[in-house]
Amino acid sequence: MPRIEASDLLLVVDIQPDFCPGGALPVPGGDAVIAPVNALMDRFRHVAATQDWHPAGHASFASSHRGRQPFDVIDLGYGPQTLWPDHCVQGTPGAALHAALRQEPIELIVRKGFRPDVDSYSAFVENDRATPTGLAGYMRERGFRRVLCAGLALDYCVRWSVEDARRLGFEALAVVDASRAIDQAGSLGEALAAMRKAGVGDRLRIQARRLCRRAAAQAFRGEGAVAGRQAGVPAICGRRQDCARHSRSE
Ligand code: VGL
Ligand code: ZN
Repeated sequence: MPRIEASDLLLVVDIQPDFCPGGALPVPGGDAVIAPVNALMDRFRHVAATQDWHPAGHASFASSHRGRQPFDVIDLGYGPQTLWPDHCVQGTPGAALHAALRQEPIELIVRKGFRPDVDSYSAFVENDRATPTGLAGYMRERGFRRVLCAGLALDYCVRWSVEDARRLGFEALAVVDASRAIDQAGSLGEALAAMRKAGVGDRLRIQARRLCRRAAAQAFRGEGAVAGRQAGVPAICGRRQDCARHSRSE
């Protein structure tokens, strides 16, 4: 398992009610990522998050295109774009960061997909593959060398983010144990292969049970514990090991 460094950024991707069971574009088991991500936050000095944030009538919504259904693929001028059910509409409850997600460690929230005509899966570059979100500049200015991405969905926003991170010169890791996939039309298998090819490498797993015991205890006391237990996420036990925050305070 890779050692967590002070120059690492944990990027929490799109943990929003619309991507959880009962939401507009539910990722199977999506809420199961909340407890492990809450626990992971304690292992990092620095945490950022993304928030999918579309205006009503967004070009990625099937409802914006006559005769189209969710999961159809059309050409939006910048290339193929999968169409989705209306989701994460700015200001709606489904677009909020999930209430069970710990908010206080998050230093930056990157909103994406707010241009009416362009979708953005990646936290770094929009789907036109040209418009930057600003996250690469933020990481460079703050001296972050590696980004570890966890959240939703593994085969779209997590995948595109880690691939772009590598392309832009950062180390990148997808925390697959703290992510879940939409997995339609083989997208999960394709994503895992593409991430490996992009040099995200074979270090894809951070095992939840290796998490620092005190961090885990804190996370499991919060609301995240409820989501975690409901989803059958095992209680995190494990050794107390190189947890950045706890080793500093002890
Ligand atoms: C996402 C589809 C549409 C994601 C966002 O967060 O992976 N997927 N918008
Ligand atoms: Zn979206």
